[in-house]
Amino acid sequence: MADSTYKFIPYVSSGLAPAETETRARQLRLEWAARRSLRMFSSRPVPRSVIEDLIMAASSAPSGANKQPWTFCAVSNPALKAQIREAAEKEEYENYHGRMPGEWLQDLRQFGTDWQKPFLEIAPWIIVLFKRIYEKDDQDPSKKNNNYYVTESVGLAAGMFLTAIHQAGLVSLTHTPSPMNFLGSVLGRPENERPFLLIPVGYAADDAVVPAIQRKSAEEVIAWYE
Ligand code: IYR
Repeated sequence: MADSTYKFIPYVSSGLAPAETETRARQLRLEWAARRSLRMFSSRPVPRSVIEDLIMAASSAPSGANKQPWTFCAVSNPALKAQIREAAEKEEYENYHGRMPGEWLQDLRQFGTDWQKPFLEIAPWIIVLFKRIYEKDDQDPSKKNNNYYVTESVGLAAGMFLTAIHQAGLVSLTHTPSPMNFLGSVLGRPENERPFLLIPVGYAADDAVVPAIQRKSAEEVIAWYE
């Protein structure tokens, strides 16, 4: 039984007619199928207000016990972007020259990636998404209050962020420079935060290309139990 100490409010339904839901679902399937990860960005600026709107759209994601255990660091400062690029490329150089096994390098060949990450400076924004593994207690700073299902929660927010970026006509890359501990120190993040994803956001370069790869079919990804 719900505890009467806590308030519940009516849910406001979309009120969409079933036919409209069918149309919208088909439309989303087509629109989202056009989303691609981009590595070739334009330096064309994107207003800060757009980034704030997209982050707040993503921050409506569900999370364990509604803890919203994420911080989106929105970086447009050129000196910081250069620092992040330099640190990421240092790690990636090692990855591509010995740390990644041959099979992994082979799997990546179709994407044309290498250790160089110029997009980290070219894209107008890089969003560094941190997961917050606990919260410091307001009354007792030595006490750590747990967050729950942190990875799942931040993953959901990240997915919604990528979708919002696409819906708004921009492009992104889901980037995981590895290891990425350097992001916490470059951005001066607190002890309770761990880097989760680095997401450059902007417009595609005019001559941008993407790998000719296929998505799985409905038959491959859905198991129906009707
Ligand atoms: N982190 C490296 C390697 C890399 C790994 C995977 I799995 C990718 O899907 C793409 C790249 C890099 O960013 O190049």
